Amino acid sequence: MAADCIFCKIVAGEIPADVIAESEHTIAFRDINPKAPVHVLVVPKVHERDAASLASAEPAVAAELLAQTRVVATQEGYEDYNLVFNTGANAGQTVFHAHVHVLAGVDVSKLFL
Ligand code: DGP
Repeated sequence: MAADCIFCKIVAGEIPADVIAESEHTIAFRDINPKAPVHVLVVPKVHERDAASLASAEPAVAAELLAQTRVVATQEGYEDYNLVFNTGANAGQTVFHAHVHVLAGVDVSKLFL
């Protein structure tokens, strides 16, 4: 657990979150500022600064994180969904604990790609 990391505190149960799924090495909870009808963050329990760092340090956990995105989308009633990995402050990352945004109910790819 990293000091002053909000997602570590959510993982530890020290601050509340709307947790909707959990696996051995990940948890999933609703984003506090949703940008889509479904906007869930899947987060590893281990602290790494971003998803690429997680993939380097803990590849099995990164794979589990990715697999959990489909579990979350299915649970929320969606087959199709977008994933967003903001990586670095200049790319909009604000919480430096690895996470993936799972967005469903709107095709956000049309906004950017
Ligand atoms: P990013 O920009 O990729 O670092 O996204 C971080 C997301 O985390 C952002 O969409 C808002 C969300 N967030 C920040 N603090 C909290 C919190 O305390 N609880 C929850 N549920 N979400 C949070």
